[in-house]
This record gives sequence, C-alpha cells and structure tokens, in this order.
Amino acid sequence: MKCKKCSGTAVINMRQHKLALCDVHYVAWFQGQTERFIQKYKMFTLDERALVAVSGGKDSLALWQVLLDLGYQADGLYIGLGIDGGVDYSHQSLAKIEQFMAGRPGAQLHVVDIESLYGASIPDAARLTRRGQSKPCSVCGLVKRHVMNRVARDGGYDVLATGHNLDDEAAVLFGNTLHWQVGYLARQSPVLPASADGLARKVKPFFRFYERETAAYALVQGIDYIYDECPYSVDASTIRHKMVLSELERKSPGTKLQFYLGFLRAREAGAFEGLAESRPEMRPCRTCGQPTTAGDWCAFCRLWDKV
Ligand code: Q46
Ligand code: ZN
Ligand code: ZN
Repeated sequence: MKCKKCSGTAVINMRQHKLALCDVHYVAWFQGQTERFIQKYKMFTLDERALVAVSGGKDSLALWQVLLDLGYQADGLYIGLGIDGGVDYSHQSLAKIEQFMAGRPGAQLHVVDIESLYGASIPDAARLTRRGQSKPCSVCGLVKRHVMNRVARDGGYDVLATGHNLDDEAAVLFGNTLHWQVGYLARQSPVLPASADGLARKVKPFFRFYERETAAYALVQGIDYIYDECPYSVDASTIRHKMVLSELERKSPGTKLQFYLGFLRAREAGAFEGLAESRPEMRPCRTCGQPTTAGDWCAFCRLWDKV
C-alpha cells in the first residue's frame, strides 16, 4: 500500500475513506480531523481550558497529545481507583501517564487517589456498601463523575474531554437502539452542554475515529500506553455489540460511521426531542456542594458515609 499523498509506504489503509497514508501524512490527517470536529461540533476554543480524563490507555493519551499539539490549553486528570485485578492495573496505568509526561514538559496533571483521599479503593467501597455486588462499576462511575466535575469546577475548567472513539459510541448506540432506550438516545451526544446548576460541559473529540485509527496514531507517535483494559470492563453486552458491528464493518466498510452519523443527523433534526425524561431539579449537596437530584445529600457523599 502506498500513501495517497506522497507514495511512501502507507502505515494505515482506511477503507471507509478510501485513504491510505504514510506515518507523516497520517499524523497530519489525524490532527486536522480532530481540529475539524472540535470546531464543527463547537466543543471548545483555544481560549477555553480543557480537562482531559486520562486513564493511561491509548485513546485518552492520544487525545491529550493531539490537543497539546494543536495548541489547546489541555490539562490531564488521572483518578487512581485502586484496582489491581492481577495486573496491578491502577499503578501500571499511572506509570504510563508519568512516562508520557516525561516527554511533555509543561503538561499539567491532576492526580486524585481515591483510597488516600476517601479511605477505600473503588473495589473495597463497592464491597463495603454492597453497591453493584460483584462488579464495582456502578460505584466507580459515580465516583469518577463526581471527581471529574469537582476538579473541573475547582480548577476553573470550561470543558471535560474524554477519549471515547467511534467503536465505543456506536456500540452504546446499538445497545440503546436494541432496547429502545429513548431517554438515553435523546441524551447520547458528542457534546453535552454545561448545566446551569454547575455540571461541566462534556465533549468527545475522538467520536469519529475508529478504534484502530486512534491505536495507529498512538503507535506512530510512539505513545506507550497500558494495553490491559480495566479487569472489570468485560461487560458482556458491550463486547457482543462491538463484535456484531465489527462483523458488519468488515463486510461493508463505513457501517459504524454511517450508523452513528445517521443517528446524529436524526437527533439534530429533532427526532428524539421531548423523549428525554425531564430531569428532576438539582440542588446543591449539603456536604460537598455539587448539584444533585437526590434530595439535599448527594449519592457520592452518602456512599462514603456508608463506607
Ligand atoms: S467503570 Fe468498571 Fe470502568 Fe471503573 S471498574 Fe473499571 S470497568 S474503570 S470504564
Ligand atoms: Zn505520505
Ligand atoms: Zn455531596
């Protein structure tokens, strides 16, 4: 395969775009596309400050790198969950981030270690409160949302960015469609505006990249990332949905992209309007001050009270 721009050896062939590129032109293409989507979907501007949730995986580190290279004000946030899973997952992921930062002097990282701050790791908190039984994901999601919002608010960030890619978004969309979860469909979007009551704007600048494209970018750029997924991430239904979509993609390149973009067009045309359940009024939590729909004491503070 030859690069379409310079006839050098291609490192990637994107069948859905009928485009093969060498390493140099791939990096330029990837950066240009990211910039284009940030602007097209009005995610944030150069004057705004972005907080990037970094896990040590390829997507989040690639996102941080691209944003810095494009000149955005992007700081990182790492949340230490205290997960071992037989692969020393949390320590290994932080080590990858530190290694990344060593090559990017000036990059700022916030580290929030859950166990030292609140007294228990995520798996322990899940066990102690019996929330989520064998899987700590519900506790983990609650804690991550709270910490991201708090750091964004306290640090004066305008926007929270995550590294979700097209494969992730298409699989979620597929699940929501299979079960006709119209409330979720109405809210699924690459940009969630800030709420008046203090929740930060959330954006997914990589939502149009296939997973293999973010992986190729990380590889070409020499980003060393953690290959292991979180040991609890083996969610059977998401994996099944990803497999089905990948099979369709193999037979018909571009299927995932069309599926997701078609949904966005329908959404923008108002197809899901009025279907999102109206959210109960938010009030500030009496302990931490973050907006909550759970009365005057938020789920996060109640969780740690039980632990
Ligand atoms: S929720 Fe569950 Fe993730 Fe937390 S415990 Fe791991 S898999 S990291 S996206
Ligand atoms: Zn080239
Ligand atoms: Zn609270």
